[in-house]
Amino acid sequence: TTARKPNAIFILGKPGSGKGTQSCNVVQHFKFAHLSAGDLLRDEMKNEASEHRDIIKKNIDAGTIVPVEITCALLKRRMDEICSKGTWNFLIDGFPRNWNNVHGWEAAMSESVNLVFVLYLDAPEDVCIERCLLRSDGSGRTDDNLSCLKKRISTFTNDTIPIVNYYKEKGVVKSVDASKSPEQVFNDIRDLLTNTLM
Ligand code: UP5
Ligand code: MG
Repeated sequence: TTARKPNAIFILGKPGSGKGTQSCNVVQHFKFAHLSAGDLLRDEMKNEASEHRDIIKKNIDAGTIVPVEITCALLKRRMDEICSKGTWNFLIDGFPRNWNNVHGWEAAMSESVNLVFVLYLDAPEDVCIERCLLRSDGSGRTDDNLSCLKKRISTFTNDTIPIVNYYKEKGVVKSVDASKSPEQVFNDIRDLLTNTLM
């Protein structure tokens, strides 16, 4: 039997652009599963049995990007679990973030997963930093402090913008203005998804 291909939407944007917030909105309205690469890495970091804990922690605290072998394996494991329960549409939040991620994904996954489009959440840096600092109180995230945020933003500018441009050149990026209210941003995303999927 030929395996059915899952569909994936990558969701990219600066730290605090609303990737997690909007992914949660999407899964409430569409038959999608949300895979946050960052959440998967944070869970793995807390797993005492994992051999990858140290390298994940080192990268998250430095605002740099974990080697793709680790991230891709975590994504694939979750995708397989979710597919086996009958959901074939995925929002992949916060991945791929650099060339290592793109090359690793293309080598391991792109043949077996259909990339629908890349959703880019566009918001200015000051807005994004402000949101993360507001969140930092209850987030339990070790990287929600100003010095880490500056590193995360600079990694985004240096490493992730070229990836967004790569997908733009392929004509698969759909951007939304993510500086608006969460409700307004979701309205735009809902229209995009409705027009693309229906
Ligand atoms: N908020 C959201 N939308 C709002 C709006 N429209 N108006 C006002 N407020 C809004 O939102 C952040 C905060 O803003 C929340 O309080 C929210 O209520 C509010 P959120 O939806 O969480 O934004 P998000 O874009 O998800 O921000 P996040 O901080 O999660 O982004 P990052 O990209 O920094 O974090 P991520 O978890 O993806 O990655 C963390 C680290 O993991 C990376 O730095 C890296 O070290 C590592 N990583 C990898 O190495 N590889 C990967 O593939 C992925 C991650
Ligand atoms: Mg997030």
